[in-house]
Amino acid sequence: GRLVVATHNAGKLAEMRELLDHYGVKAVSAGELGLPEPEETGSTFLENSRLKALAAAEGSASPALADDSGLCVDALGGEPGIYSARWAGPDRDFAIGRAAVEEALRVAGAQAPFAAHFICVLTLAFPDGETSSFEGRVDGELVFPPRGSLVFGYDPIFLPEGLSKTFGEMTLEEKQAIPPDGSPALSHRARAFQAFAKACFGV
Ligand code: ITT
Repeated sequence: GRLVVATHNAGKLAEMRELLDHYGVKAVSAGELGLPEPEETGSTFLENSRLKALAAAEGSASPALADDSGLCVDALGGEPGIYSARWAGPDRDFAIGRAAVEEALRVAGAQAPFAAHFICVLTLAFPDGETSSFEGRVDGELVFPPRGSLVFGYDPIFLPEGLSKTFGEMTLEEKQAIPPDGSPALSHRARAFQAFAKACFGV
């Protein structure tokens, strides 16, 4: 059978395809199937992830995998968090999102280092309504001005703990790598995929 990837975000889709490829799974996206984008009415990453996965599983009559993710900044009380996409404005212009984070830090009077983390909650849903969810997290700090060519979203301002390159300075392969020895991957998304693969494929 096929797996539907319940996202309309091109950057996320590229990363999810790369990760699913690693486990030999071929995917078709909700956008490609013409499925509507459900409104994200939840108040947590888990709620929004479940809502998107269930909508795609019901709409396609196939298993569906959704990703709800975001950037949480300590000095901003965890914002933008589940609103990370919305901070980029209606056109999802992430230069606007990154500038909004920098401005909010200035208004809050925050001083560097700006501790932050990314969260990714994956949900696998079936047309009968069954779901399983998996979380991944990566800690780091924010850097201004942004560094690197854009992979997507907040990548150019996020420096993962212990490394000297921002996510924006890494290739998609570097950011999403799954270590062959089973040690934790780098990105929040790759870490959530490790938990998903362990539960669903036993690897
Ligand atoms: P779908 O709901 O269609 O999947 P979306 O962009 O609306 O797409 P989210 O609601 O989960 O998805 O928002 C996640 C936002 O968090 C995303 O738009 C980015 O701005 C940010 N984000 C998540 N993971 C990221 C990553 O690995 N690198 C950079 N930014 C990321």
